[in-house]
Amino acid sequence: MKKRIYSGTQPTGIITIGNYLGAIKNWLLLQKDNDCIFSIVDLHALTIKQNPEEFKDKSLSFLAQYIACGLSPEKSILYVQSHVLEHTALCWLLNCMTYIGECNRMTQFKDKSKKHEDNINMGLMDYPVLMAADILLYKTDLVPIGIDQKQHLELARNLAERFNARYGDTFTVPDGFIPTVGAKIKSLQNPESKMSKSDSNENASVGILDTPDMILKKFKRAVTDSENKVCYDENRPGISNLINIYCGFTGCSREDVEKQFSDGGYGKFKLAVADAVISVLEPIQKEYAKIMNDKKYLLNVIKEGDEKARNIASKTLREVYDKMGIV
Ligand code: ATP
Ligand code: LTN
Repeated sequence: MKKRIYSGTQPTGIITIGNYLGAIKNWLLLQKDNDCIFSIVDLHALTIKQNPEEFKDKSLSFLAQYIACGLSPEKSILYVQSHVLEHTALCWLLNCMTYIGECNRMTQFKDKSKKHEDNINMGLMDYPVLMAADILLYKTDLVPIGIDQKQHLELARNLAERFNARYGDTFTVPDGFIPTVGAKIKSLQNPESKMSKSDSNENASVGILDTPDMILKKFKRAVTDSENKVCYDENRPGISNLINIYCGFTGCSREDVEKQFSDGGYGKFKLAVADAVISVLEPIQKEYAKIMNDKKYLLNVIKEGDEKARNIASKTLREVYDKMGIV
């Protein structure tokens, strides 16, 4: 039986190899045999200040990145969150049954509040409720995400159960789909913390559109310890992160990597990681350049995706209004 799959990324910066291994690789896998919807969640991105001139072009660039990675507008619905107004409508209804304590204890809210002290806005706290609305509108079975989003998914599950208990069976309770390797790729400069698209240190993350030279340079500079032994160990986060990246891009197991690189130091291994990443990203970059030249095609994909998404979302919202007694 086909399952309904839903996921999205925020159109900020460029998709990183963290996003790729944590989420998009699984989107590609699930796309083969399921009913998939992938969104560009621009409303979520606005919880952080964005420059309108730059933001304007982000959604098209993200759509091109999705397609270049292998997501297909023929197989899946690819669309922009803000174009389907049902998301914000359902978000409001869910807000009225979400407790403040459920949102202000979220790890991401706390982290982002610390990072953007001058802009701790309501949207930042409400972020997981909007994400729940995204997921529940499409009666989603499975949500492929990195581990950082697990807590938010838990809220979506709770809200679905709460709504169903109060108003009768309406929403599907979604499950997460989190990879075993690559669920949390770490920053190359600070391997204690997550690699993030919006990191201001450009050596910390590798974008899928980085040139081979940049990729090589970033891996050569990646922070490791002084043991110089290619061996997976939670207490040595730098080298363990590089091993995870290598495994994610080659399909090798950690044991294979340790065996294969047992006689070389970090220098040789870093070059191998860069090579593995470059060889997967090169064809994606070629495809991206081609698609970005065809704006008409991209706009058409969005228009069709928006319509298909709106069709599903509007039915669910009508059902929700009905159950809640909204005339
Ligand atoms: P931002 O820096 O703008 O907050 P981000 O890099 O954290 O962005 P998101 O758009 O929030 O990326 O996430 C898109 C998807 O990628 C989500 O499923 C998320 O769990 C996953 N993801 C994000 N960062 C990582 C990472 N470092 N490792 C694995 N998966 C990740
Ligand atoms: N919060 C997610 C992006 C996101 C999402 C979703 C993911 C918004 N809505 C619905 C899966 C399902 C993030 O990656 N930061």
